[in-house]
Amino acid sequence: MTHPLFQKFRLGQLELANRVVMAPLTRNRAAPGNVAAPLTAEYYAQRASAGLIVAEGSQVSPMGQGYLATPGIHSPEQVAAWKVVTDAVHQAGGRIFLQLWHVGRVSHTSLLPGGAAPLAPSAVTANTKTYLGQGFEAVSTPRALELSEIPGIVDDFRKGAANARAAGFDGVEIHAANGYLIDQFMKDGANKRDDAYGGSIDNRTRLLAEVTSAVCAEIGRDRVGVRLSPAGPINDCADSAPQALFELAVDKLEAIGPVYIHMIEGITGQTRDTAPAVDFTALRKRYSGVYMANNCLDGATAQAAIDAGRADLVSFGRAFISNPDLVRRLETGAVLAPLNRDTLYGGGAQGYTDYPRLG
Ligand code: 8OZ
Repeated sequence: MTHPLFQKFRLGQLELANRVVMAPLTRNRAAPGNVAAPLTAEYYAQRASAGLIVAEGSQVSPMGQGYLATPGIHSPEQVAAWKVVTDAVHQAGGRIFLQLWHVGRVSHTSLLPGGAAPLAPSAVTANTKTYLGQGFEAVSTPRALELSEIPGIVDDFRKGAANARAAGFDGVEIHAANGYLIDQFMKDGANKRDDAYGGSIDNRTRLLAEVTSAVCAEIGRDRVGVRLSPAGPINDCADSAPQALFELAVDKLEAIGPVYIHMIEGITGQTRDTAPAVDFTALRKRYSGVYMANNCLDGATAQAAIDAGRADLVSFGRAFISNPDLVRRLETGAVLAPLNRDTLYGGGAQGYTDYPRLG
């Protein structure tokens, strides 16, 4: 019997071929104008046997960019370039969402219009680095968003969702994880505001709720996912009491009703253990929609999560870079090809479209 991980799954109106999802992965290979490169269509089409691809984080505005050569979803040229990608994936029988991204304070003046300071809930510099082409460098000191500017941020996400649909994406995933803008608003290590968006956990989850509501209203909640990383502290973004914060965040999402939540269980890319502990089972129980589990999983642990009802979908990041046919390899128990870290960020075909399939 084929394990349910490799069987069809209904996500809103979409039928996925299996429950194995390609997680969003920053690769810094966008062409000038921050448009998806021609190779990007080939890269994702090679991975179209995933039940769903969540394409890499793409800035919803010029101020939302934090790394060199990441693609955007705010200009007509970007929409046209992404259309080539979504056509290639659909042609190959795949499904593809786009991750909508605003980096907030995780950016550098050299990347922003007119050398502007990055935007953040509060003027607190993150102790983290960004990719500027010659390796990683410290991020710049941000300025706090004015209260009057916040509706514009919500609208940037709304427009990004509309643009993503115009570009042929089957849906979008709101990036509310990994220490970027929405996560910065949620966690008290980064949010020192004393207005309606700071202080209480209700206030700190307000931007998450407003963005999710706006995006769901724009393209339909069946086509919207939200990614969360309760445990932090990636990009220097941590909370002093994450369990209560994320129970409220999940409750608000439950009320709004995006089709899935994508949970980074543990510390992104590092470990599934966390301190302070976050009870992911408790978070999962509060959500009646589709729950996508992520972080340091393999074929065996993914199947166990499905069997135990701890996940409906399972996403893989790094394994999908070096194994374009990851679904088949997991299903047959084949050995996984190792990742070459030197070719993760920037460059061309090497380490991007040249990882072979089996046989
Ligand atoms: C690694 C390098 C650059 C960006 C994330 C978008 O952590 C990222 C990212 C990861 O979500």
